[in-house]
Amino acid sequence: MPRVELSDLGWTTDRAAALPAGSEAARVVRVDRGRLTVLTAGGERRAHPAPALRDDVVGGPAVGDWVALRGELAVAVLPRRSAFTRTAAGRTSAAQVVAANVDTVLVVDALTGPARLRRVERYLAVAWSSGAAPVVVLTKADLCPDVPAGVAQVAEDAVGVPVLAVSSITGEGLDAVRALVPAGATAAMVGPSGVGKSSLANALAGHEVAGTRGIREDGRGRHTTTARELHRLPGGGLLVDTPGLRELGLHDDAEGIDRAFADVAELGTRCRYRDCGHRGEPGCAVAAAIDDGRLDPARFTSWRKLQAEAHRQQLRVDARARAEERARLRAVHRARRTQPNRVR
Ligand SMILES: Nc1nc2c(ncn2[C@@H]2O[C@H](COP(=O)(O)OP(=O)(O)O)[C@@H](O)[C@H]2O)c(=O)[nH]1
Ligand SMILES: [Mg+2]
Ligand SMILES: [Zn+2]
Repeated sequence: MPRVELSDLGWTTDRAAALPAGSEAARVVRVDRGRLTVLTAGGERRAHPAPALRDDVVGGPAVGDWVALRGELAVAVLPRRSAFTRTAAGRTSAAQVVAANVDTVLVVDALTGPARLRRVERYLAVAWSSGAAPVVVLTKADLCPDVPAGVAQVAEDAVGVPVLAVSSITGEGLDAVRALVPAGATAAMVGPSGVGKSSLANALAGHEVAGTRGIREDGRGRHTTTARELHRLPGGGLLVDTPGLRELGLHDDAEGIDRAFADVAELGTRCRYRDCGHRGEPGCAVAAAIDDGRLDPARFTSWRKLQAEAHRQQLRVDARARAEERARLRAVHRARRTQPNRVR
């Protein structure tokens, strides 16, 4: 690979301060059973995390991370600007990072079939809580008889978020997506399987970077999207194709939800009681908006479900943190009990 400018990989000079002396900056494009593929100014290289980083699920290198390299060793992960985390699985209270330093999240859905508004809302909340700015990209425009209507329907729910229509077959709308991922910017695609994420990645890249369904249904002989990878686009932007977002959890804070449901959050500030639960309290502005048709009750239900999920997540994180603390204390006590014998 020819030499590249670090800025084309998303490097900003303010990150340099976090780089340990004698190390070189590199961006993680792929993580394979703990082994890293990284991009440096000199091109693509293999590397591996230093032992201290290896077992750290939160702090360990993830796709999109900037790491400090000493030879083949990644000795540090530089502070993240944003992070997608996996919270559902895992043995510790800590969420696992699946993609880091993402500027823009392309929330992908198809214009075919009924609009999956509830799903888009959820993705938007996850995107906002990751620290990146979302955009909705509606694919398969070539198959949709009324694209403006399809866009308008989603736009109504995607408050304050651009909604674009594209076709990976005809190329319609691709330039608008490219404009969202200029040189040095990093975008990640999220969305259900089958909506055309990999096709979009390939169309943007101008050649096949991601395996799609439909070419070979059995998936043999080609890489289906099971591993996350950072792809370089011709315009200099970077794109992460994430497999199914089901695994991506809401963060345990409600901030992402508040942004995705800015309309509901705004109504909530007008309720008579500051701690109004919008469950029939007098003077509830949310109930009033539902009554006179300004707020879709299905959207309100969706908001409530996500709120409950974030709350459960918070409780889970707290419970796991307590369990970990208990286990740590038990280990300390055990060590103390056995120590005198060993000393003697
Ligand atoms: N007509 C049409 N089909 C598309 C488009 N994008 C994807 N597809 C088809 O939709 C199916 C799923 O696409 P794929 O990219 O694998 O979806 P992914 O699971 O989200 O990565 C494949 O059969 C694609 O050929 C599009 O813009 N137009
Ligand atoms: Mg795919
Ligand atoms: Zn209320």
